[in-house]
Amino acid sequence: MKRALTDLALFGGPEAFLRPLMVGMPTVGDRARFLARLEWALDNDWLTNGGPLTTELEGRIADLAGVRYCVATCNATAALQLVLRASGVTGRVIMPSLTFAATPHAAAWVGLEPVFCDVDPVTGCLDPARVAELITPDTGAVLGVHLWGRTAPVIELEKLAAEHGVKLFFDAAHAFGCTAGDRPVGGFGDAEVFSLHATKTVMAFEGGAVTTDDGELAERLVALRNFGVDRTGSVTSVGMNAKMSEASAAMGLTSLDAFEGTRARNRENHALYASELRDVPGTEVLAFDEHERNNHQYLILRTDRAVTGLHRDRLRRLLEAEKVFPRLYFSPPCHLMPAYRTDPPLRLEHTERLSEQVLALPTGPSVSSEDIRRVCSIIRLAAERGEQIEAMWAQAVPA
Ligand code: T4K
Repeated sequence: MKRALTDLALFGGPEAFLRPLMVGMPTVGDRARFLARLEWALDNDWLTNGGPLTTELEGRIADLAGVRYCVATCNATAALQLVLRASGVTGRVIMPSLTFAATPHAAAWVGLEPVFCDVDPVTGCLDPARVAELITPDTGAVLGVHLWGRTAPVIELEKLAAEHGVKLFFDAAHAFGCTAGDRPVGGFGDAEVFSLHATKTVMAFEGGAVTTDDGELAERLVALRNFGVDRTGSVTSVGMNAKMSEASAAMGLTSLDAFEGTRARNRENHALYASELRDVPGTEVLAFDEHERNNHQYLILRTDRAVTGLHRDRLRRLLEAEKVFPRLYFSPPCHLMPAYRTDPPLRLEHTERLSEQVLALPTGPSVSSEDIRRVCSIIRLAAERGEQIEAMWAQAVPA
């Protein structure tokens, strides 16, 4: 098998020895501006707990999301926990399984039961018809996920939630700066949660942000992220420490300054991947809905083994041998992770099929056209020789 990998390296030529290409390489923006902001924070002697840079970031995110309130946090996982706690949700929370483990973890950590729901076979987002089937008197909330920046069916889910009197939230970790139609993500449901993790389009090293139009909810969140200390200074709720530091806010603001440029570069990258792989049977670069704005942060390749003869995981290994490091966003789906797997296992047909087929590929401003052509040439070659590679693999690595 080693020889086959080397053959592919030869195909890549000397370029194959270039720097590793990873998913999620950080978008820092103007480094000098970041350092100036950091200096300013140090001079200002205020480094966390609702500092001026955090407040500025919150204001800018609220404007972008078209909402009245934004509460910044140390990460999105904590933000999801805070939102569920602050909203008084009890019982079960319906959510997709095709998501990062943080989505169900957040619910489980505040004593709620994640209920995994199947998704639309094309978008990978919650299927409202399946959600409706799962709503019971024990349902406290629905938690949609805007997977890969594509918005969940927000209007249908808002209607469902209103009909059944349950809360509705969105995990918008992937959807900074995205829209559903012409409405910005951030204002749907009772609240939405963005991630500002280092790998995200807008990043704050680590960070999260809740957006909402509900002033009382925002006030409870502000207290809960700071040990439950309310505006009078009294500890009136069982809070946690989920504050954003000024260093993170400085990074967030600087990355946000660069956002439109980042989005444009991601979009170009997406178009190039799509055109390079257009005629490779059994592969599909997932398209975006032209009726909405995406941040194009994730480049998702869908591979069909029935056509290529090549297992998705084998393709991943071949790319890794060429210093291209895809990520399995998201595989296995949450309901099949040891932490959530039941016996017998829950079956979610569309979730499982998508999960077996998708691979996130490197994109972002630091990924060049040459990089993308190189990645695509490896995929093309691998897809064309799928059965041959599988046969060699089976010989080299007996089951
Ligand atoms: N909901 C959803 C739907 C999410 O996808 C996430 C997080 C959350 C909620 C929770 O948000 P946070 O609590 O994190 O704010 C990464 C990220 O850590 C995670 O934030 C993200 N989603 C998830 C999809 O991806 P991993 O397990 O892939 O590992 P990580 O972060 O070590 O590396 C990811 C890739 O990025 C690798 O290719 C390496 C590269 N990388 C990473 C870091 C940290 C860099 O190039 N530079 C870096 O500094 O989770």
